[in-house]
Amino acid sequence: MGLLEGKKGLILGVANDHSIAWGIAQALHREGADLGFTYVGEALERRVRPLATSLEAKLIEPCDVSSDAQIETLMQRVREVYGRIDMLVHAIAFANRDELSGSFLKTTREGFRTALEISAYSLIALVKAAGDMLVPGASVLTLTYHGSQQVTPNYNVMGVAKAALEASVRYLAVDLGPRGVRVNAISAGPIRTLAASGIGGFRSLYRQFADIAPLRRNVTIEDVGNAALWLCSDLSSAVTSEIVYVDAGFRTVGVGLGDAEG
Ligand code: 0WD
Repeated sequence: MGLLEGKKGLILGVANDHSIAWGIAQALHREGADLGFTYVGEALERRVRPLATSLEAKLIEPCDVSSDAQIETLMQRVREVYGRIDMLVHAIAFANRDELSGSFLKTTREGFRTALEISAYSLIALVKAAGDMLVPGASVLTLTYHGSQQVTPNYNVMGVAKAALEASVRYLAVDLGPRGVRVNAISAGPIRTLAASGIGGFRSLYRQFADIAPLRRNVTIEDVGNAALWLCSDLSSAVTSEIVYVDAGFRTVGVGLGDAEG
């Protein structure tokens, strides 16, 4: 019997089959989870619907997280179809492309608001709207990046948004803990996705990563999916408010190891 047999999950952030959320969905489905999916706009619906259908999804609904009304409608549908949520996976981020390259000083008031609203506040809004559907034992999971802790060239306002997201994980974990609901994040190494392609210099960051990371390789959506499986299952039943790194050890290295090998 699968680790997640009988459990209901909601996954936000599948854009295509390269998405981290898709790697997570496949891992959770493999262990028997019953998963619902969301998409933003018709273009993405065309990509998400066949993927979700291939995992026998009973719920495939639109949800732009900048809209409280859409979040509310989504949760009403989840109530009708599933009645409960054992796993809520938030794999959503957005910032204006021109603010993801060059100087951080270019950040505008509007760009800052957008990045923090879509990438960080949305987690709070979703948890709030899910309400008592998040049953005791449920797990909330979001995705972050180490640019929240240390400066990564071009990551800019998204680094600030991820810092806010990680702090939100801790505050939500304290609010939801007494109800037996856990809240964690995975901090993933760079992965080639649609969102990543919007970050200036991503290709060279991606290439250098494998030279520096202790495991001497990049991270895949399967790696993240398997870690997510642990965080969504009862195997991690006493783990909450954590930022779990799935980064082949990259964070631990101060200088490129190659620098010391000569
Ligand atoms: O290297 C990477 N790819 C890493 C990504 C390293 C570490 C963390 N992450 C994070 C991202 O910041 C994000 O939080 O993982 C999460 C998932 O991102 P992804 O898998 O890299 O990217 P992608 O496949 O593009 O999915 C992100 C999706 C959007 O796709 P696009 O590319 O269309 O923006 O987030 C969704 C959308 O599906 N999204 C929204 N969903 C609801 N409402 C919204 C919105 N307003 N905006 C974006």
